[in-house]
Amino acid sequence: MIHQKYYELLENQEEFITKKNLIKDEFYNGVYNRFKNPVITRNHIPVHWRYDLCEETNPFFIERLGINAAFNPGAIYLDGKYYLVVRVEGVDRKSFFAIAESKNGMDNFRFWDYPITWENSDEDETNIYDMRLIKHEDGFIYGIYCSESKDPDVPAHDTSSAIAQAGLVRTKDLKQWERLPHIVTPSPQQRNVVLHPEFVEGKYAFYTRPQDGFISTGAGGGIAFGLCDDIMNPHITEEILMDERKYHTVYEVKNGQGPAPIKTEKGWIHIAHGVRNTADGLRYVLYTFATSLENPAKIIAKPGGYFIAPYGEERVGDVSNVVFCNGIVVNEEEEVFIYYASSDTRVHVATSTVEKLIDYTFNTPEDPGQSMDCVKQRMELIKNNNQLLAQ
Ligand code: M1P
Repeated sequence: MIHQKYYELLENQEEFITKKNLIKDEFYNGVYNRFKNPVITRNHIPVHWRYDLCEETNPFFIERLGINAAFNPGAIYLDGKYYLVVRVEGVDRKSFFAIAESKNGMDNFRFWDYPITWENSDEDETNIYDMRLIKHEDGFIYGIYCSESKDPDVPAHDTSSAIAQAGLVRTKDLKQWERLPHIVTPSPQQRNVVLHPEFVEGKYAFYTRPQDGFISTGAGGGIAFGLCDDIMNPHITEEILMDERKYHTVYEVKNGQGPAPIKTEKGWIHIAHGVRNTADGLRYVLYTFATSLENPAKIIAKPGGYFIAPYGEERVGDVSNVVFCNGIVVNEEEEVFIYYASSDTRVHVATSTVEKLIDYTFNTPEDPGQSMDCVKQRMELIKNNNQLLAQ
């Protein structure tokens, strides 16, 4: 017999999932809209993924396999639907991937019947997360994720040190996944590795983030670019630094490419995350930059400061003061859906258009680097506006 409580939870969940998501009116910046509700939370996870529904074996209807959070999704738009490959984190701290789909990209996201899995060819892999989904011109959809394992070269008392590598899978339908070897780079650790959607010089091209440690990038100076001949044996022999971290910016401590860049008539538009330190710990924000269509490793425009920062209730969660984005969708109307997670806890959407992102990325002034130059920049804006207002 199915426990009665199941039907009650199901009904509540149905009401929660089908709630229309509305634009947050109190927020305005001209570039994107924010929405009142997150698009995915742990409460979207199907009830039968968490509870044993059987009254005999679960008389108190106790949650057997709880979910802690649902965040950092990869995203793709296929046949008019919006798909998120969500990082679902159990209460045991281990993450796995599960697909949720929606017809409008803003609400009514529903998980598929089962989480996704593939052949486990790395027995040391302990945790998997943050998949980037890339529709490549070779015809496959690639997924690159962080594959984390325990560092084998530390003393026994160190039970925390870990190694991050770039795991690689591919699919044609999001259902059957083929596991490929991990991506090898000159760097001891890797996270935030992203495949460029087109061949460059006839090769597979990647954005990487060289790092010496698991948390600290050490000498790894920022977002890098590298090529590889054979996707079945993905070795990147050289990583060229293209977007450096820099003193007193929003990406002073570290940064990382978000999803694959968007191709526009003016250049590739990238969304990345930048990290700075504060007395209250690390703060993660998103920023944009554009690279040349001829050379996607060459930055041609870079607005100063952040594009999206934690706002209101987004500030608080398991890892507070964080926004992170590894999934965007551009639909046939050139509307852009930016899926970002807040504080490693839940997923939101911000909507914009390709036209607005181009305007923002190419026409927002760069960071001039020092307060006196920044104030000069602002004086210019005020002076011009005052002249206009006086007419
Ligand atoms: O906790 C914030 C983010 O930290 C890591 O990102 P990065 O490698 O740039 O520091 C990742 O673990 C990410 O999942 C997490 O959201």
